[in-house]
Amino acid sequence: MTLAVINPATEQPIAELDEAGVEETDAAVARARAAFPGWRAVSPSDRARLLRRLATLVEEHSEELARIESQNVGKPISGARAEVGMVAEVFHFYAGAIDKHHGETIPVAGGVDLTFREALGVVGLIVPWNFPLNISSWKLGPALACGNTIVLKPAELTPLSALRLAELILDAQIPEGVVNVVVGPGRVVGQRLVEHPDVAKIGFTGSTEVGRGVMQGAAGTIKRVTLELGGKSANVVFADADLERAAAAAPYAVFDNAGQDCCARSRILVERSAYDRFSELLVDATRRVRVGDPREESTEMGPLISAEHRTTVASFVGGNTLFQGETPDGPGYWFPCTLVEATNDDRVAREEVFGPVAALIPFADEEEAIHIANDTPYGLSGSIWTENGARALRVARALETGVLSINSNSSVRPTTPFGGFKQSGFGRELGMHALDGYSEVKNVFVAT
Ligand code: TXE
Repeated sequence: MTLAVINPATEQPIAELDEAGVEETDAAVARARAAFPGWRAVSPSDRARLLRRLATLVEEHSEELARIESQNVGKPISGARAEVGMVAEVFHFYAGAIDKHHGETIPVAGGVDLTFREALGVVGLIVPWNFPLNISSWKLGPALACGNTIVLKPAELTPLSALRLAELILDAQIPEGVVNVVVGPGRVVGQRLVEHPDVAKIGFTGSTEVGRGVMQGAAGTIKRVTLELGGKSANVVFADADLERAAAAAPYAVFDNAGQDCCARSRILVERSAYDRFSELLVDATRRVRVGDPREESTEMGPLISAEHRTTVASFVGGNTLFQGETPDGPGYWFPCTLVEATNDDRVAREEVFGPVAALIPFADEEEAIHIANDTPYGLSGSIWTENGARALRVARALETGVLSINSNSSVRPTTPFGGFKQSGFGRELGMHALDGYSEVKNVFVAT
C-alpha cells in the first residue's frame, strides 16, 4: 500500500510513501529492542553530547524543516520557523537535563537506601498532525535522555518532517535502531505499538476518543501511558482587564494553526459589563488576521489539514455568527476566522472544534466565570485577564486545568510542564517533569 501526502494549501500531492503494517511495526520494535542495551549504557555526558549535536543539526537545517512542515501541514512559514526553533531548544534542554535527573538517598534504619531512575526500554510515540515535529520532540527529548529506544509513529497526513528528523538523528551519530520511524495507519501501526508486549510505554497525543482506546489497549500489558488529548480551554476576560490588550491577543489564541491546537482558547468568557466593548475590539482584531498562502512571510493563518476536517469544522457554525472573515479563492482547505455568540451548553462550546471558530460567552461575576470555565470534560489550558493580582491567582487556583496563563495566552515552553486535567489526559510533557514519564524509580536498600 502507498500513502499520498497532500499539501493542504494546494490540494496537490507532495510525496508518495510506502505504508507500513504490523510486520514493519514489529520489525521496528525488534530494532529498538536490540539497540536498547547499548543506548542505555552510553555515559550520561556522551548521551548529552549526542542530543546537543542533534539540537545543533536541527538549527542548521531549520529553514528546510520549516518548509517541510509548512508544506505538509499548511501552516504559515513564520509559525513553522518558530516551531522548529522550539524543537532545537527542546533537544538542548534535555541534553542538559540528563545529569540533573537524580535519585535520592532516604534515611532508614540499619543501612542506606538509594533510588535510581531506570530507563523503561522501548517506548512507542504516537503523534498527531497539528504540530508534527514539535510534539515529536517533546516526547523524543525526555525519552532519549532517560536512555530509552523509540518507535515513532507520525500521523498519516503529516509524516514528512519526522522522516527528515530520523535522518538528522543518524547524522548526529545517535546509533542506528535507537529511533525508528514507522509511517502507517493509526489503527494498524498505532494499535500494534499499544498492544506489543515489547513496548514498555506509549506517549500519545491525539483525540480523547483514540486516547481512551490507547488506555484500554495498554491495559493488556500494563503499559505506562502518557496521554495528551483534546481541550476546550477558556479565555476568561474580567471587566477590570486591559481590554485592548486582551482583545488584540485573543484571536491568535484560537486562530493560530487555524485553530488546530489542543491549547486553543476556543471559549472566550467575558464579564457582562465589558461584553459589548470587548466584542467590538475582538471583531476588529479578528478582521486583521491575515489568512492566505502559507509561504508568504506575512501570513498568519493557513488552511485546515483536510477536506474531511473542514466539513467537521463547518458543522459547528450556523446561527449566532458575530463575525466571519475572508479566505483565499481557489484550491486549499480554507475556513474563515469565525466568532459565534453562544452559551456554554451549545455544541460549539462543549466539543473540541479544532478549527478557527471561537465561542463568546458572557458571565456575571467571578463565581460564574469559574463555574463556566470548569463546566467541560476537558482541562488542558486557559487564560485569565484581569488587573487584580489577587483575583488572578484566586481564579487560577480554582480552574481545573493543567496549563494557565495570566494576562497572556502563551503556555508552552521547553522548560515548564505541560499536560491536562480531566479528559485532556494525564502525565506531563516538557520541563523536568517529562523525565518522570520516561523512567521508572528503583529503590535499593543496602544493609550496613
Ligand atoms: O486524531 P487521532 P485525528 C483532536 C481534534 C481533531 C480530532 C481528530 O479534535 O479534530 O482529534 O484528529 C493515531 N491506536 N485532536 O483524527 O485519530 C493517528 O494515526 C493507536 C487533538 O488526527 O487521535 C495519529 O498518529 N493510534 C489533538 C494519532 O493517533 C491511533 C491532536 C492522533 O490521531 C489509533 C490531534 C489507534 N487505534 C487531534 N487511531 C491534540 N491534543 O492536540 C489513530 N491513531
